[in-house]
Amino acid sequence: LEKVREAVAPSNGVPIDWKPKSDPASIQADVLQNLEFTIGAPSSKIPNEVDVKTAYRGVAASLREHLIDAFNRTQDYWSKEDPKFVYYLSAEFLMGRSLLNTVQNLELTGPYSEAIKKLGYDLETLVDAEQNAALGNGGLGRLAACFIDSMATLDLPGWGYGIRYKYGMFKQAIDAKGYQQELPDIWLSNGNPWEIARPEITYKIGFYGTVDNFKWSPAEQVIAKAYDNPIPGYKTNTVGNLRLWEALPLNEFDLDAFNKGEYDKAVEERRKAEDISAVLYPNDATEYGKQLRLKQQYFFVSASIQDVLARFKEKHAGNWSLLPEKAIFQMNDTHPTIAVAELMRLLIDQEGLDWDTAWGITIKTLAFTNHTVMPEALEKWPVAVLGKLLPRHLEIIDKIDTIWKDSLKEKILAQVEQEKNSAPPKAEPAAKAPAKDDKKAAEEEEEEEEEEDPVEAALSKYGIITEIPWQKDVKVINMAYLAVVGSKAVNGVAAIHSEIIKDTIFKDFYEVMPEKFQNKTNGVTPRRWLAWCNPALAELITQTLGTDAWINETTLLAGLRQHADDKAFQAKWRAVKHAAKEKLSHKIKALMGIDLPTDPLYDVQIKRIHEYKRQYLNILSLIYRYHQIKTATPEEKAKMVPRVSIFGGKAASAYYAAKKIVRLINRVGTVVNSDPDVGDLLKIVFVPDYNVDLAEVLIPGAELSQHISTAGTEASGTSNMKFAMNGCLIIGTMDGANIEIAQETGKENMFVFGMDAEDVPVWREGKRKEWKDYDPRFVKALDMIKSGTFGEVDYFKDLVESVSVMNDHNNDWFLVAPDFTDYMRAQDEVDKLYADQDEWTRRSILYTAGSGFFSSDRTIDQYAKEIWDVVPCKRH
Ligand code: CBF
Repeated sequence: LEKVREAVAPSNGVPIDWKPKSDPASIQADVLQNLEFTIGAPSSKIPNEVDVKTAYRGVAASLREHLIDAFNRTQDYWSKEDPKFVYYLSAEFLMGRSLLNTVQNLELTGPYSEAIKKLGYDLETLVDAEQNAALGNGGLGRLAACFIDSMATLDLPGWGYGIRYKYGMFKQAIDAKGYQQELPDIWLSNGNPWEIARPEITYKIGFYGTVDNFKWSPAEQVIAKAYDNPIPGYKTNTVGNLRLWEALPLNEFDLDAFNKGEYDKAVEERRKAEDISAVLYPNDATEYGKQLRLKQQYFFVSASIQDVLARFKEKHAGNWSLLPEKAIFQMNDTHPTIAVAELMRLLIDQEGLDWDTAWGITIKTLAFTNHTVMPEALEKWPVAVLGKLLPRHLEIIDKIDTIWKDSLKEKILAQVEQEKNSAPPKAEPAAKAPAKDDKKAAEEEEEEEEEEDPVEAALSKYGIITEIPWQKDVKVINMAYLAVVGSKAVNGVAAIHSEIIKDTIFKDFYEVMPEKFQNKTNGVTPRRWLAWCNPALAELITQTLGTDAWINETTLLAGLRQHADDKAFQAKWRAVKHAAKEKLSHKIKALMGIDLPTDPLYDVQIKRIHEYKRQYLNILSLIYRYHQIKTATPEEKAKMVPRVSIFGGKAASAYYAAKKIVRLINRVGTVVNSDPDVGDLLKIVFVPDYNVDLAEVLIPGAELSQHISTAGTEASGTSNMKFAMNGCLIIGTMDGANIEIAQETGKENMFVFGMDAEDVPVWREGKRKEWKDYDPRFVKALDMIKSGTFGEVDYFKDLVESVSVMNDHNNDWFLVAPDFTDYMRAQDEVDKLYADQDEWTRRSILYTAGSGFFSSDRTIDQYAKEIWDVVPCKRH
């Protein structure tokens, strides 16, 4: 690039320093030019006759110039300075829309709004014309998106790496009977103006085949093609990068086959390759689905590592020991953990390093984040599946496993010896055993001989390759264990979660290498999740604090505390919150045609639908509330606190219990909302297709939000942080980051209920069996479902039984029944407090004031200092 610049520079040698202009008139001209020459809109229709989607594309194309300009300068600068980079490997990046975020982060909102007005549109309308980039499923993917925003804002040299899925997270529709329907998310149908295709950056990725004397000959190969997505920081000229890979065939088209009339065969290779980057989380119920997921993981991990190594080689050819000083890969959960074996393979097989040198580099260059203790998300690949798809990697993993266990042998031997010595001596048999026939005696002897070696038995719990207890002889690779062994650091995502993983899933590993384990409490970007999505509240905060510096330094929000008791300030705060409720109610009207009153308490639970998140608990309490309304006298009704309960979230397509919960919520909503006895006292709404842009309206408009997972199950949660930032009170368990939010905002300001994480296992193991204290209100709610108040009695039967009949099959694992009474107590407190609007508002202010800690800037700063060793590199 430098050379090109020199070549085209004026003769005095000054490099060309073209920059897109930022005044409204130039922007307007630029948008018009882009509409015609980039998008191809006929000049006769510009500006007033272009449709909204075209107008959006013209504006985005113009903004893209600003982005690319700053992006190229940043990347050039970084390339010249050669700092250490972090590479965030993630199967998910839940980016949402980009227009508003880009225009705001680049601080161009004013001139763009003005220019857009002249086109006959307003910025908000164009923002709404953008498709959501839903390349993620939930918290983990959205966290990755917040993290790359923070990296850029903090000027940290860092890139995200993932997959450019053609179809993102499925779109959810709710049919007339309340069922969830899944539809493909065709998010690229209107193009993607934010990405830069890089046909010149490609890598080959192999699959299957054989290994002969450590040499892998893949039987199948695909091409990974790069797409860069510039990520603008805020109040800085740094623009980072999210590089996503698309899978393409090595041979595009079989003309021979086509000419023979074998049309399917002609495109078979292309279709097979394209499958890899087609869908986020293909259903893995089938063998093909399982292989496809592993293929996806290996595909993006291999392309990303090859890419990083290629750049490294250009600068530091041969000096591999320098790699850990120039690069660190953060593995976002188990999806990218094949990176351990891939980095080893590339260093050994491709670069010719010996095992020990390669391993020394690998464990300094990788780090691992665990995001859950849910067994279904802790991937274990059957050896047979991984060995077939990646035979060389299986060899490498096997060797890592053997060396790892060998390294523990001495320690374990000493432990076993110590246990032996401290154990009481075995008592001699009291009397001589009666004589046995020879055959039996021989058999018994043999059995004794076969008794497992205690050292081997103790070592087996550290095995990366293990047998699954319920399916002897089926060997699996525990990817989380592989990551723990192959990483320099392992972290959980909230204080309690980081402790839980040390006590449970990684207990044995923690005991032998405690120094690896850390905590990094999650955070969310205050730009998207407060400043840009709630501009009126942001403006009030800025006025009150006298500065907008809080947008990057969120600890300044604490300054709001001193205003929390000020009645005039409370009134302003309330007015802003009320306007956000109105906006939310309009949105729901537009989406669902439902009229929502704006005086009631707005209560929101939005997250993936899962039994552990307990949407079920919420809806059961609402069923009881419905019963109360139905049986109340007019005087009692007059005292009730009206409520609008809003749910949103997707159930995984094969998760039947979750789908039943979705349907139950919808059925209850239909009955309650159409019951004239209820009126405005209760409305229950399930907003279909919950996603990032809906969250941006739901969170500002919420007054109460529910984070009610069974204690010990939600690793952190991040929507709780977004709600807190927006002054929304929380009802929640002492789980995940709720605990830290309670510390920061005052536990007395949160509606805390339910068992603690220590009580839950005790209940599960013991008390559950004799527990009978069903709350009569709980029984009533279940009876209403059973008796058909919401229809579909048979369909809901097992859902009812799952929390009301204790047997081996139904055991209310997530403690819906035993936590119900305390939940209802907390809900009563909510109602009481809502009647006191001054106190409610005071607390609302305190939530925002206490939310500064939950900025992803803080989280990323900790990762950078405590794990990555990456320092800011800002061009001036
Ligand atoms: O750490 C980010 C989030 O990740 C999850 O969504 C996940 O997918 N494992 C967890 O469930 C959340 O608790 C966590 O906040």
